Amino acid sequence: MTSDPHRPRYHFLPPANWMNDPNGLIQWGETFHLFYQYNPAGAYHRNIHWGHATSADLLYWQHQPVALAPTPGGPDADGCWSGCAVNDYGTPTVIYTGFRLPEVQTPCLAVSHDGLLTWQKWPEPIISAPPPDLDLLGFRDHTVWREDGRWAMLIGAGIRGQGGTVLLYRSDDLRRWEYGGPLVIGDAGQFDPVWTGTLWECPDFFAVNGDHVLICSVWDQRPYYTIAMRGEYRDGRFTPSLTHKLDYGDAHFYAPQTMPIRDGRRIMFGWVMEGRSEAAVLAAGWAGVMSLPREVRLANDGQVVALPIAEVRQLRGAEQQVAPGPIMPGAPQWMPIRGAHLELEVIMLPPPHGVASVWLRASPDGAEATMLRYDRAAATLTLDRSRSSLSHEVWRDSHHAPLPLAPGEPLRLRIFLDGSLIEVFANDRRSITSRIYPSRPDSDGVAVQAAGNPAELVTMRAWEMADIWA
Ligand code: DQQ
Repeated sequence: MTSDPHRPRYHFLPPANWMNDPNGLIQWGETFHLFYQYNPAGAYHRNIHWGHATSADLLYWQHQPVALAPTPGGPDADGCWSGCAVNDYGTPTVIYTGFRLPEVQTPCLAVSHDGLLTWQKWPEPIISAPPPDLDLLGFRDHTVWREDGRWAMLIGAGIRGQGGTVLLYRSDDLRRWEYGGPLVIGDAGQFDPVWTGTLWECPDFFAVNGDHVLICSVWDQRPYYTIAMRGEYRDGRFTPSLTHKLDYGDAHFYAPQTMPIRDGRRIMFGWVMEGRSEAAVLAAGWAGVMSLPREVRLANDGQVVALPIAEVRQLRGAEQQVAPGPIMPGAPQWMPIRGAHLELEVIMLPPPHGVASVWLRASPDGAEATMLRYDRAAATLTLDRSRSSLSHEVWRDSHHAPLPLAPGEPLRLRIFLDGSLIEVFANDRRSITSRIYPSRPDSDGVAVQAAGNPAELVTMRAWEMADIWA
């Protein structure tokens, strides 16, 4: 496995096989627990179990035995789908979606009495059926919190002909639940300009700076992206005033989940799905990566943003620096930096009229390169994957993040490269997470380029990042 150049080194993933959503994130004592959707039989989505890993610092992980497996004949006979973990007065408790073919989804519960290693399932589903008066598409994925001395829960769904929704339930004991109606229902007009699909998966709901934030993954025949809605929560109803993509890498940052930790931060992991053909994934023998641990914040423009936690700096090895200077329009200017597992910090002044680009994972002849491009007139940051790989098995579409810069404000980028994974954070208010699969061993160069007018490179620093599994 370690010789696979596409395999990340400083992001979490299981030793092999299929992984998708993060589940059951919880800090228990001194330990962080990350569960995840996992198929132990291969790199494809079927027969989903809950994999499990633990960490003392959210950076380095220990693999643990599988936590949940489907029970033949049970409500989860064909899969233990996504859910969350809570501390039920000292008892670790998970609430997850039991899945049965062809399409039955039932809320289930399990508890652990040995420090979150093995789990005993509650014999019955905790909700026997979805609300009968709604024509629902999906009834799955759970987030649970305490509110007014009771438990509250959201379940993701869609209402046919209307749009995505999350259904609110309340309980005193986590086992008997009362239905409290939809928290909010998506509708294209209200949520304009973000298309919110037909079904919302993996809801998460919490307060930030006095406002409430609802995070959902938008599904419509296939996963689209994750949205964040910011607004007011009152009397069991949520009224969003701002809706936007949480990460502009679209489907590559999907089904994120958060956990509040004791120092007051809210930590998020998202599933970074593959961007290559099923045949290529099966041949690799592994699929899916977790994002870096991120901290959820409100950005200075009001959007919800999740930025790498400060501890990620501990993964930095030796530093390389580049002298600042002008970037004249024309051919790319190569930087004395190489690597496939790097963090890069780039600060540049893009031309007022024109475009500035950073070339990443570039081959010396430029045949392979991923271009991160800022266009000030369009106020857009683009991650251009059209030449990321010479392979025909990979996705090539570009990602676009709206990013207006104030007059004189430089473009400040933090870029994480890790094998086939790229995470870009811009000006502490946008992120683009994606996958690239350069095919050539010499596609590890970095260059800058200006078009139209000169740009200025203010800072470029790079660090080789630690191998968390070494
Ligand atoms: N993945 C799970 C579902 C969820 C979807 C199944 C989101 O519970 O809706 O693996 O990626």
